[in-house]
Amino acid sequence: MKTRAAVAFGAGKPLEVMEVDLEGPRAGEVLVELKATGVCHTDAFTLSGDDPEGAFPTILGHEGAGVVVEVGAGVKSVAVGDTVIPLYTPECRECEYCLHPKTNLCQAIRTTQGKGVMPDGSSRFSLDGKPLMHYMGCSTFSNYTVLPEIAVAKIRNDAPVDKVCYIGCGVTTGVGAVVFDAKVEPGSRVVVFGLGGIGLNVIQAARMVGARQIVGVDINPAKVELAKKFGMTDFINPKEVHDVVEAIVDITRGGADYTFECIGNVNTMRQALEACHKGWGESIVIGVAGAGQEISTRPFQLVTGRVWRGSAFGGARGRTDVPTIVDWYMEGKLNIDDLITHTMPLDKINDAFDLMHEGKSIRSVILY
Ligand code: NAD
Ligand code: AHE
Ligand code: ZN
Repeated sequence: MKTRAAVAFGAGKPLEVMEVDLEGPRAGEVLVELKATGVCHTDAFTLSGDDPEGAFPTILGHEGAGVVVEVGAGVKSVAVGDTVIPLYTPECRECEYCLHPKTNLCQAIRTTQGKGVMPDGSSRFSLDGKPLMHYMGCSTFSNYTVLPEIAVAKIRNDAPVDKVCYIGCGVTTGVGAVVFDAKVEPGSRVVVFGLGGIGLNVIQAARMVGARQIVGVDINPAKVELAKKFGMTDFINPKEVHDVVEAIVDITRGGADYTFECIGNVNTMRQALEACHKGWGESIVIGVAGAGQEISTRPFQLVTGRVWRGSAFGGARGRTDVPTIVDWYMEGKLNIDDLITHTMPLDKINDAFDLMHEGKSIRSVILY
């Protein structure tokens, strides 16, 4: 079949919207008609050329929602007509990782996914007879996409797809990092570096679980108003203080119980670790840093009880936890609507990247 898609032909080049060819689902795969997709910072990261796994030409996008329109042989867990969210972290429920209680990082198809192909090693997308790469196993910047059955979460049919698409990455990443990975306790002092599409979800989850103090750190003061609405109690602009770590230790009376790095900058990752309370503070790295970047700190920071860890897709097991997060939104426990600051058709997708780079959007959503 033909589908309209935004194709990334090379690093740093604008996406080109065009018709491409899409082969139907093979055994264990499903064809999904995307209704909406968010544009995440990670799409921009890969498009920039900084992603060691970035391969071109490709169809980016990993934050979608849509409807199953065809299933391949043997597919049992979803059917035509089901509303689904594609999962860049699948959940096979059989691999060593899925069976381990401490991780959500299903590895069943990770190798082929990282190479931009389906689990059988081939691509379903092509242009003029030449393959186009899949991206993060999702490629939601295409009106139709093919996904492994284990990489779709079936969600309630009454959920608004133009909003819950954001649960496909940003909401789950931020909320899950607090709830599933860090397991922030009521009364905690929490610090969030980066008040963007991820950081604001960390903030609303910290409020949801009863944090006593939520400090936001960002160089863009335009983010303050929305962050306060989502639960931020204090704000620090690194450009306005002599030493951001000192300022955090001071405002949190000795250091944070939890810090979350939601930027992707190795310098702020170090600050986030060192702003943790001696003896017990935990710093969670969410931001994705570019190829060749490394983090460092004095080992004494760890010897004296601070913990450095990371979080991918919020520690969520997609097929199990994503439907629950959709329920939290539908029950009014999570605010997604106010974070979707812009919507646009696929033709205007490059505007979404411009708005992100200019710091003018939280989330842009493409409506098919
Ligand atoms: P975003 O662009 O919406 O937000 C980033 C924020 O950081 C902005 O508000 C910006 O002003 C602020 N910022 C930039 N440099 C700063 C600095 N030096 N000090 C303080 N603030 C600074 O991005 P996003 O969509 O929220 O994504 C954030 C990061 O999380 C990205 O690196 C993205 O790739 C990553 N991410 C990781 C996962 C995961 O599973 N681990 C999932 C999604 C996104
Ligand atoms: N491909 C990169 C790493 C990119 C990365 O860290 N991705 C996050 C999700 S970001 C979503 O917006 C993730 O889940 N990582 C776990 C995984 O298995 O990819 C690189 O450095 O090679
Ligand atoms: Zn993302």
